[in-house]
Amino acid sequence: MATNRTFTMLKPDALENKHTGKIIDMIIQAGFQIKAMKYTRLTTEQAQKFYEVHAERPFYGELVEYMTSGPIIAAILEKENAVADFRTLVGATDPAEAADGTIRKSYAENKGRNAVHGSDSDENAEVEGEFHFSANEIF
Ligand code: IDP
Ligand code: MG
Repeated sequence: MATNRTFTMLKPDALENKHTGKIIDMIIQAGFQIKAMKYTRLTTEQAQKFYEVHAERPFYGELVEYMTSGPIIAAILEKENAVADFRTLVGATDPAEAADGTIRKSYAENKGRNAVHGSDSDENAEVEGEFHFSANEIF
């Protein structure tokens, strides 16, 4: 599973700002196949666990609060070179630094409310995908 899959979340700001359809279309048009997808809302415990690698960072509390502030759309995506290609499509963490044509350049509000998550490694893609989906939800 690892090498050709990545995991994404459309974050609460993307849903609030009604950008979900446009973002999902960008993902599909870029050649990613949706293997699993759900509309859900993270609990505080889930958000803390998902972002536990950032627990010592000054923005951790703000990040957990934001990621639980509304529903999200979580998905597993498949494509050759999925992790790296999706990071390219997503763009830099801060939309002010994101390249033209990226999702964050087009739709992120700022460095915190930045529209989408994309896994940063094959290993994390697998862990994050399994965090949200069981085997019988992946097609
Ligand atoms: P990434 O999403 O581009 O991989 P990370 O450094 O892994 O960026 O940070 C995870 C998430 O934490 C970001 O997507 C963003 O929502 C939030 N975040 C990162 N840096 C800041 C910051 O300086 N202020 C507020 N939120 C931040
Ligand atoms: Mg990251």
